[in-house]
Amino acid sequence: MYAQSLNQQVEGTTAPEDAEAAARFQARVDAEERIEPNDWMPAAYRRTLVRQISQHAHSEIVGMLPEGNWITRAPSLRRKAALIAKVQDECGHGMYLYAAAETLGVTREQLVDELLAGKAKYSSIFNYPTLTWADIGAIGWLVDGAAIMNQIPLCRCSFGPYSRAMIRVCKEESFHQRQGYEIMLTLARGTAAQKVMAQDALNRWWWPCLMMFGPPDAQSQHSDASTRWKIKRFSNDALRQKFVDATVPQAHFLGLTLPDPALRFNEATSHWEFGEIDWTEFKQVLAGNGPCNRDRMAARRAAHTSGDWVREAAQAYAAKERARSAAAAGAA
Ligand code: FAQ
Repeated sequence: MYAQSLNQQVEGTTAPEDAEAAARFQARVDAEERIEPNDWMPAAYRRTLVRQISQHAHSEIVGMLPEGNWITRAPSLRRKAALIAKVQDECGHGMYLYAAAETLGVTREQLVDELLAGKAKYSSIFNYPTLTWADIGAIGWLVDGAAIMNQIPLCRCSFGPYSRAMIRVCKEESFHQRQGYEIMLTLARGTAAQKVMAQDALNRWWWPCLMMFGPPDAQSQHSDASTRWKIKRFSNDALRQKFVDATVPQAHFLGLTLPDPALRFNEATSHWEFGEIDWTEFKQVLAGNGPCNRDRMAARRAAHTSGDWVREAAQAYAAKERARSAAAAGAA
């Protein structure tokens, strides 16, 4: 099975484990030192990073699709330019993240093959459709907003290449979040029809955004190890709550209503309490049965196939360059 061979390769790059090395590693992590690619690390730490970083990279790339859908229909040149730049940024994030994963001893080809074979995940959120222009505002405001909430702590992740990639990613995501909010503000202060459109987008994106943070803590199988290794700094539920607390006042400022009758501010805890998340829907989306899973994977496969010639041309060029350098070295 492909997943096995990827894991075997990841294991194969790790020196045999011994308790002393593991203790030294944990002490470095506890002392907030960054772990670099050539440092000794437990096989499970390497495996978890390959899984998380590659899934994150796939999310950035698949995440270009819902917004790419609106580039040709953006309502003005200014909006079109900003949206093109944003989608291009997401592509760049995918590239930094694949490069960070590659430092762990896997190839990009293997990672992409895992995605195309349906073995690697990408974020559940990108399996929802963008039905109107307001969805572009809602994605920037809410999806990028949730992504930032999750990714700011990742700037302090124990693995050096991932933490450094996150610093630039977060700067760009915060610009995305503001452009999304500005679209929502324009619509919310526009005509009655535009306000309805903004409210409808919020209604459809709110709950899937809360799911982005992952399963409840009690069901999060990777959290304990990832927290011990300082990959995760906050639990899924803690980040979800931070997101709700930050976003509810923003929705109020827009004059929009969050689609949750149970939402209420708890004076004692100073947190916004929210209703039950539909975890059945989350599981269905992860199982490939969300509204757009099939379309997203079909688009990724088609893009990969149509890019074959580019990869072949780049490889042929690299081989010629190597041959030229070797010939020049021989002649010297
Ligand atoms: N969707 O044990 P945990 C973005 C899976 S980037 C799909 O809690 P963990 C930018 C999880 O993988 C958005 N699967 O896992 C943008 C695991 O399954 P596995 C992506 C999910 O890793 C904006 C299982 O459930 N961000 O939006 C999801 O400790 C706009 C059990 O879960 C990242 O990837 C989900 N939502 O915590 C782009 C951030 N949640 O792997 C374009 C980095 C959980 O065993 C436009 N990742 N699962 O098969 C993380 O921080 C973590 O991986 C979590 C999950 C928090 C996502």
